[in-house]
Amino acid sequence: MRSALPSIPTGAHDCDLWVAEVAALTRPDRVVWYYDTPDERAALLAQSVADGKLIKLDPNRRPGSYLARSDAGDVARVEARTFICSESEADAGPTNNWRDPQSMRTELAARFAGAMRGRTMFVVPFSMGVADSSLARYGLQVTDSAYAALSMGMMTRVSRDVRTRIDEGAHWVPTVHSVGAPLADDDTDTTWPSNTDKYIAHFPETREVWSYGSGYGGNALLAKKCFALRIASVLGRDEGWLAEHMLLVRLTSPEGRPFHIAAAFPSACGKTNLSMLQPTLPGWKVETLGDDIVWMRPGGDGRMWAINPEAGFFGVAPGTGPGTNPVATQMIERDTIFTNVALTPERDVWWEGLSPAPAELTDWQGQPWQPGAGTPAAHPNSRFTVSASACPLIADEYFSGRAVPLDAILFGGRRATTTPLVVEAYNWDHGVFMGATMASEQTAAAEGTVGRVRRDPFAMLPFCGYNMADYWEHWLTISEQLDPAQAPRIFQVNWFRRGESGDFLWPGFGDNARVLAWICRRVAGQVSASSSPVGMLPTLDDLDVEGLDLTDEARDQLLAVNGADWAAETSSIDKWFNGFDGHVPTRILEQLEQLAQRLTAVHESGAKTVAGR
Ligand code: SAT
Ligand code: MN
Repeated sequence: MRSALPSIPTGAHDCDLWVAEVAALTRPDRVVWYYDTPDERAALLAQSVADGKLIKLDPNRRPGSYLARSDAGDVARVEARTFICSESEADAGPTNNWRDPQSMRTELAARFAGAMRGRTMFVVPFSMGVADSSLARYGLQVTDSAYAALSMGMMTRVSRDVRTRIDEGAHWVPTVHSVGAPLADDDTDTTWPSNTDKYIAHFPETREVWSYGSGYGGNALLAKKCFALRIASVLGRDEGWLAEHMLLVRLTSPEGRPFHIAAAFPSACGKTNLSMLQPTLPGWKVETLGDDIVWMRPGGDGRMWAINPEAGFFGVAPGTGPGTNPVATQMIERDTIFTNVALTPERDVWWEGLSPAPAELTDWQGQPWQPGAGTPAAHPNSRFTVSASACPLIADEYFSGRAVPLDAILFGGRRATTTPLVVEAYNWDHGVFMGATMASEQTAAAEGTVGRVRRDPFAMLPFCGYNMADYWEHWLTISEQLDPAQAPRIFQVNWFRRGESGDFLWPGFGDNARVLAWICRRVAGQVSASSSPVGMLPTLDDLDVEGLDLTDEARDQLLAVNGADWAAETSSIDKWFNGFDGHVPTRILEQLEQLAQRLTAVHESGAKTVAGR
């Protein structure tokens, strides 16, 4: 039996040999290549139901759909157990957990040795992006979880063709996943095997991912955050492109002009809703390109070109309903795997925000539940997994793989105070500064205190595979390949500002189209904006709020730049930058200085707040 992690030479290497080495280390009962053909999928779903891992929902109510219930200790990404194992600690930077690659390999080898005993090892060849597109990348995920293999079949493009391409020498990223729960001969399996000991380990130099102990979401679907963000961000740094935690959407104006917008928001801040929004403004049309990850690269024409490398949606269920996201609600009516939502007596699913609570339910842990129970019936990070082809608004590019030219990039967070509804950056550097200093209240998508405000630069805090400050430098450098007149314009948005009563000031959801419309009009040069210390604000007449129940006071508060809040903000940013050991680019430090100067100038003029008038 092997006792070391198979080492991966960079460049082309034989995948069969590597698979055999992983099997020699992890000792599964059998090794099965999984291509996600309709027959293979049907068989694996049926097997998972027979094994008690999936509950089949009523085919008349939710055709082709299943419910998985995770272990109560395995419900979200585990940031404290996510490691960047670069040769040099400085390359991981202060926002990542760094481990020396050699000692991590030794530690992991002990965990993975025999970890798949009694289980099937699935080998899943996948492509990120349509396999023929110039931005596509290939990978293999080895996993001992049927749920992970089935989910990968929806979230990525899994096929035998990818294996052929790999066999013919295409570059691929190896990823290994074990739930860390080997079975002895007389053991009966649990519904959701996992291990309290967890590792989500990335090796940027050798472009590998090794994940142990969790079966949930980004911990287990290694193509998603592990490959498409952490490893891909390193590939992008080395090859001149960007891997981003962004949604991608096309808005077409009433005049028929298309605008492509990418938007970064932290996990569980409404990216899925925004990517499928139903504009409340007449004449505007939305098409969905992606809800979580964007790969983008400057083209020879000075524009930034983007794809969504994923093939499906792993969306937060609670809060998704006919009122908030009618498109997603329709999309998940069939052929969906739900995780940790509640089950109705009719074998359909339910979660908070879908509809009024039924009189009785089985909660996400399999316990009887009634309205007023005091605990949510669905876990706050419960999810749906569905192919993007099921989305009624999916754009043609999902099938063709063509990249789209970006017109605007948005940075958003969830902030009760400080950040206005929408602000345009003065220039690229200012926009990068906005991205670098984003902050957001923490959500249930990761372990930690929900509601605590933390800086989440570019919404990439948990997902950047190298030093965050070097990543900002990369953003600055990339702009040299863009034509300033054609580069995407950068905006900061905040749908979550609250008034003095504590209520949200902005209705959000479909009405966010009003803000997007203003952004498109700015890109088209059709509206002006007024300068403020923090950037360019809409003039009140240009932001279409017709038909909204919005007082003038609320509108002022939405766009207000409060001097005291921003004084606190700049000093907090300054402190935070100091934690990066001199890696923060000078051009970003200059942006902080300029912001402080603009704030002082306004303060000296005697204004406490400025609004975009
Ligand atoms: O679990 S995932 O990382 O895939 C979901 C998220 O946090 O965005
Ligand atoms: Mn995400």
